[in-house]
Amino acid sequence: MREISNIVILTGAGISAESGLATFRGPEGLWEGHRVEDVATPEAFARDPVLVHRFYDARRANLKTVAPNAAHLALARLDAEWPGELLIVTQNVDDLHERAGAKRILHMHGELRSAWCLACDARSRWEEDLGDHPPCPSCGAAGRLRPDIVWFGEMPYAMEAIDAALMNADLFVSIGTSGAVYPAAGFVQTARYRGAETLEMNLEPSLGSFHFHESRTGRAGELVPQWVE
Ligand code: BJW
Repeated sequence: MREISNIVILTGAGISAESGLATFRGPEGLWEGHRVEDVATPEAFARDPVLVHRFYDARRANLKTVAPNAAHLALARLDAEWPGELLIVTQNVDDLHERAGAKRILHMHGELRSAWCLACDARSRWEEDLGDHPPCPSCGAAGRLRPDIVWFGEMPYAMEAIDAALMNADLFVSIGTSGAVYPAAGFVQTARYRGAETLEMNLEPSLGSFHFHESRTGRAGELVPQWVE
């Protein structure tokens, strides 16, 4: 087997489930009866911005009530101690990896605690509810702030850096993601094509499970610390 120096780790909603954050496609994957596909789109925001703001306000408030779990902590430990290259690419918009202490991390689907002004293009911190028509802290324009979240049909963030890391990966690890959403669902194929070993850890086999050399099923809070040790 090739020596492992460069690691890319993809995480999804399943890694935060044991912290108490709902996943998207599980039995509780609905918000007030809405599918994520109905609120996480630019069209939904154009049609009903108040509904979309309420969705993200509720999730931002909920974020304050949860804490990183054993899986986040184990990855942060690995990040601190791994001498080679390592990149955690998270699809999650929560900040639990950072609160666990991870440093080498990219949020490909944006962040709950970031706002993006459609008037001046500035990003700013979004900690508290700002109301239905929040003003931009940079330019003051009212009603032009949107959650800094990558919605369906939009280009995920940091794709160049992610592609470069995948091209050089010796090991690709996917944790807690259903494999339903692209381009993240295709990362395993890119990494494997370039010669990386591939490992999945998920509660159940994901949709792309057959692409991985190895698939471990169980709770991330148990599997990830075992793997990192
Ligand atoms: C546990 C556990 C425990 C539970 N331990 N595990 C056909 C082919 C290819 C692409 C497309 C296509 N048709 C449409 C598209 C594009 C579209 C897409 O993929 N749609 C699919 C539905 C088919 N993708 C896009 O639009 C993306 N942009 C794009 O493609 O741009 C074009 C482009 C890109 C790059 C190159 C060139 C062109 C953007 C996608 C944006 C996704 N946004 C969301 C919502 C916003 C964030 C938010 O509000 O929070 O991001 S959707 C939602 O799904 C969220 C998540 O990040 C994402 C992935 O979900 P995740 O993390 O996998 O969660 P779940 O719930 O699905 O799975 C959790 C798993 O955990 C389960 O398997 C459980 O079993 C497991 N689990 N407890 C371990 N304790």
